[in-house]
Amino acid sequence: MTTLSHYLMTNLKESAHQQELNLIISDLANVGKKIFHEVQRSGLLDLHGAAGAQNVHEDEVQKLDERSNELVKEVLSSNEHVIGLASEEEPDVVDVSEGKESGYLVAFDPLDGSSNIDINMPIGTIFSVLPSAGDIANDFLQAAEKQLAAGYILYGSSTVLVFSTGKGVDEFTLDPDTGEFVLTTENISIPKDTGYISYNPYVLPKMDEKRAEAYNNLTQQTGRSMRWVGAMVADIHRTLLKGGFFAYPSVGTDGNYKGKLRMQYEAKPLGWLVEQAGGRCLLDGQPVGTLKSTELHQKVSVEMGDTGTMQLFESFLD
Ligand code: FBP
Repeated sequence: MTTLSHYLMTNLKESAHQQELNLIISDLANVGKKIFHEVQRSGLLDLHGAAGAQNVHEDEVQKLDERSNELVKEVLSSNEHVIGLASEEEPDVVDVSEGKESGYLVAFDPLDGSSNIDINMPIGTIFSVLPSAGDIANDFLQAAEKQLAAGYILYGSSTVLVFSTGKGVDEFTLDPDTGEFVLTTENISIPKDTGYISYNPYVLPKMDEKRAEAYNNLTQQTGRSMRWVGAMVADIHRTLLKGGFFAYPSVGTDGNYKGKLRMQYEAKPLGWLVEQAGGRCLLDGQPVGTLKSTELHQKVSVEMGDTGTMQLFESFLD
């Protein structure tokens, strides 16, 4: 059984960022364990329900969102290599560079799938690690291919850590007895032309007609069943392991359409991860790799999955 710490020591050897990434990913794993404990006890610790505040997206912040955000900030701000943080729950970049030399940035969604918290459904923490030359706010807007690491911790029937450092995607499962993350699936490769179709049907009447037709065709033509967990991290985990299509399109009225999911700490890290596992991802209809961001809390439309299903979907757009 390969533990995460052993894996990081051996697998990052060639990386120019070995030591720094090793410490940052270890810290993310440790904060994942802390959040896992809070999630497990959330009903006992009065951590269900709203915290009574709204975030920059005007979402009702949940108590566990707030608690998880505090835990991630606490652990990463004391990491000697992390100089800047960006979070779904923070209106601005959090500068933690004081007294630090080297520069790495971490963008994160402390708890994705907030509407699932009180009903004991899967939720997760998403992260993206970027290099920085010191221009923190601007460096968060780098394209997906500049990420040094990205992944998530999924709090489901078991707790798993899934990430990439640019050489494929690996999955670790938290052993509740030892408290260690142990390597359980190496080099995940998305199965092609199979799997579920995953989008929330309520968006169809609110999106561009031609694109809605392509979504409908995909469901009808493949005859595949649909799944929508309501937590992107869980829907993407299933897509990585089983193949399929995940989407949250731009919605709106009178030709004025906007995405819901956030570029820096949802779409960019998970889109890159899907491509690292052999899949394909379009953000605002463009390939994820080179798409540069314009603002910290930018929202984009998201369509990703195995290359076969994506090819079929894109053929319906022609
Ligand atoms: P947060 O929970 O982090 O705000 O994330 C947004 C999200 O919950 C995604 O995880 C999920 O895919 C989507 O919104 C669900 O949206 P909807 O409630 O419109 O189906």
